[in-house]
Amino acid sequence: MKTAEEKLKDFDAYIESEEKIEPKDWMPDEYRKTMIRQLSQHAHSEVIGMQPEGNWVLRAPSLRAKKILLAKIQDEGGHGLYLYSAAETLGISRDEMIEQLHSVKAKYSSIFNYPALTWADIGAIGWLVDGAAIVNQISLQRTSYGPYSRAMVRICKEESFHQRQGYEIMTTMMNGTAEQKEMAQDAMNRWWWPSLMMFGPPDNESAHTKQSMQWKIKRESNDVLRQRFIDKTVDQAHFIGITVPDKNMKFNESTQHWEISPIDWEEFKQVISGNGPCNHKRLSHHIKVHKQGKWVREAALAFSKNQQKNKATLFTN
Ligand code: BYC
Repeated sequence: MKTAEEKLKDFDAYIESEEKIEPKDWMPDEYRKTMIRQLSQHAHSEVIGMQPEGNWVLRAPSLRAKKILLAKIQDEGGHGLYLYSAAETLGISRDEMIEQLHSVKAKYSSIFNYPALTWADIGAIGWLVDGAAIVNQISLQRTSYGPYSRAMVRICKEESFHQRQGYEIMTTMMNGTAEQKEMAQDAMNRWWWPSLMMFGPPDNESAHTKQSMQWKIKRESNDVLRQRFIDKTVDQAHFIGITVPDKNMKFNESTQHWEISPIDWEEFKQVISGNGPCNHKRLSHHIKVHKQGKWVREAALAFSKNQQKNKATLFTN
């Protein structure tokens, strides 16, 4: 029988050799706790993220735009399901995770506490928010927890389509009338800084990065991923003629990176502590529809229990 210390040593060596941790493998409590925290936060983000977009389904400017938006929102729901299922393999139930969301014990991404005011916001969400999500998630495809890593592979394929959808809307608007260009620029001005905050606090203030990187839960740090997103997105902005709302931004020839002005971390802290423009709206809507959906969940469970009973009778007869 191995001691706790020996088990931990084996675990660390296993991670070091790039093997994936699977649900039935031994893992330190802290690894399990961190994984549940990140997976549930990620799942909640996907589902809460459906709200600002859902608000525009009935107002999409064409049937084509409506179909694409509907498909994207449906994908986000699916991502939530993969991630909730991956979290359940660690011993927490879906009900517990939803309870933690409703009682504000679990977070969801800060970005979804901002309103989607115009159709251009749907473009900005796809281009910037999904764009930021992909940069983070490509790296998470190599996370050390098997079920999370496999979910990420599938999610990334769908996210690339989402990012293209948003960039297409922004490109179309930037080739449109003066009013459309102004609308696109206004959305860019409002979504740029919150998108940069999606990557989390700076590395030197991030509570979890060091341990999460040691366990290969996170493969790259918040600042590294944020910089990658900036470099990609600034070039895309220039290509369609939209202005990045940062007058002091400059390209550093020696590092080959875009350098930005300081981020307003006070705004980020306010948003993640419940004081963003839409925190109350997003959470109360989720609580309301979760209550409304109770009979659906009960009916689905009763149906599946009934099916299992019928199967059992079939085999005993
Ligand atoms: N928002 O030590 P840190 C999407 C919290 S949605 C809120 O750096 P960590 C999409 C953090 O939880 C994309 N809270 O933490 C869907 C921690 O607080 P707690 C969602 C944040 O975990 C629909 C504290 O700040 N993607 O794709 O090492 C439509 C200290 O932070 C945020 C994911 O969730 C934030 N932005 O790193 C369109 C990716 N940032 O928990 C698109 C998976 C930090 O101790 N998650 N906090 O109370 C991750 O990669 C990491 O969890 C993070 C944070 C990089 C977000």
